[in-house]
Amino acid sequence: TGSASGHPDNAPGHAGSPFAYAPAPESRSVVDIAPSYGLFVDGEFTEAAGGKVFKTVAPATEEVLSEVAQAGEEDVDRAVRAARKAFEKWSALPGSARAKYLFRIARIIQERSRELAVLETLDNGKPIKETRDFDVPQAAAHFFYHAGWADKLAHAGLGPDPRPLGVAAQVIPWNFPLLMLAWKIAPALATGNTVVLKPAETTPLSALFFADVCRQAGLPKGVVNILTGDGSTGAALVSHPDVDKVAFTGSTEVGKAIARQVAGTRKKVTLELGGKGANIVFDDAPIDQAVEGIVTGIFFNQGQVCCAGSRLLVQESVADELIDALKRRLTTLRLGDPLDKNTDIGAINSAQQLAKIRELTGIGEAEGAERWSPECELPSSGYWFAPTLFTGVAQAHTVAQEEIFGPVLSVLTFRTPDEAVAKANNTPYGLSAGVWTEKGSRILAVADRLRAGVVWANTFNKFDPTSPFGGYKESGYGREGGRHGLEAYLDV
Ligand code: TAP
Repeated sequence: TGSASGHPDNAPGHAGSPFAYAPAPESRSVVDIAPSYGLFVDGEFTEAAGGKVFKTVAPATEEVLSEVAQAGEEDVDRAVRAARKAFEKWSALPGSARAKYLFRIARIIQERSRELAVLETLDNGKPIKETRDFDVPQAAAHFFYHAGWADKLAHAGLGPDPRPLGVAAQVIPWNFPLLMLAWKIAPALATGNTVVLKPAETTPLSALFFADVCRQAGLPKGVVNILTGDGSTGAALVSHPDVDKVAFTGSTEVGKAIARQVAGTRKKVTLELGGKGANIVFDDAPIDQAVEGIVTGIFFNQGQVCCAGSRLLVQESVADELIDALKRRLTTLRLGDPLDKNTDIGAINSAQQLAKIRELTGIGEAEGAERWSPECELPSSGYWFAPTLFTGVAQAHTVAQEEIFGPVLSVLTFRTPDEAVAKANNTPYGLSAGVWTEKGSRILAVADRLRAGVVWANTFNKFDPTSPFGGYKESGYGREGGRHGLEAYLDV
């Protein structure tokens, strides 16, 4: 795959990127990928009981990276039993002892960050500058942060004697494979629970790498178990009768199915589902800064982000100016080889996701919105989608209502703050929003009325382990991160 998009502005070394041009991309030789991987159960890698395997491919090239075991019901049962057995001793350890393991894991993630960044970029398709500067450091930060809590749980404001729940079944998506794992495993371990985690079918490799990190850290056997597989593995895991806690991140559809499945059982559930975030730009906002925030909001990770700013709500009086500036900026984005440090837009994670983006953008055009993309040459193999803008979007349009989960921005306009708030809230989701204005009072007034779990002001897609994250409405319930995130793993 070439690194340039074919646009003249995308010549190597163009000012759009803060990084120096390097013709040779990060080499695959940085990380060893075995031709096949087993499941990680009770501290050992083992074959699946049924002997089934599936392939994981690099979305940028369609190259097969490895063959991975497909866990079935018998494997789920074995992993849950291992986690149950480990729970007795793990939950009885003093918090300070658990903290040491978490610190150790955080340090190993830092030490092996190059391997992890390359592995994640290969398996997911996202640009190396994102895995290197965001996914991997954030994953380490989550383990450091939760290590700090492990011996202070009685002071978390959740009651004097919070108790772990037991065995946590955790099912995660493919958009941030390592980071979602960290969001799930770090708080579970800090609070004294044990874990069986299922990564997404298309991105199993960083979770298997993490299994090796656990061994390196000397984590007791059975405290973390990794079951690779597809949706049927996830379904078997969350419905296992000896699971105490279910933590799920993914589509609203599967989230609803899980909520139905566990209704009336002892299982405590947190769901982090889809979104259709509004980025609201008022006429007094600094336009250049807003353009950068809009680009980050929707093109970070190819827009495959639950809290993406996928709807731009711009005040009518500055709409033309902002859209022109945005289009100019989009022509400078580089799409191509995710291992190239200069790449801004990597590959879409799977053929299936690409088909979904194509279908929804096709509907957008058919419904009458105006479609625009910068001139952009797509690599001939792999799964690619050019950055896309829809203008003239009405609230009823599918591209204003449905989560596309791709590099596609729908632009709507508004006249008054009331109208902005009403439009921002007019989706079934409630995960994220952004407000761009010079007026502090307006930020506070608008943020207060937005039904969104996170509201960024004059920035977008900023994350920190100290800050709780989660949704309203069909974006799910429960919080991850911060003090509030501990509660999801404790009886208080
Ligand atoms: P999901 O199907 O929800 O996948 C999320 C995880 O759940 C994966 O590990 C998946 O396994 C597993 N899973 C699937 N069916 C399950 C079931 N019945 N019971 C338990 N676990 C199950 O999402 P997807 O298919 O990857 O993506 C579909 C859409 O979901 C996307 O287009 C996007 O709109 C949305 N999405 C949202 C998020 C976030 S962060 N909110 C993340 C990803 C996707 P396999 O994938 O291995 O089959």
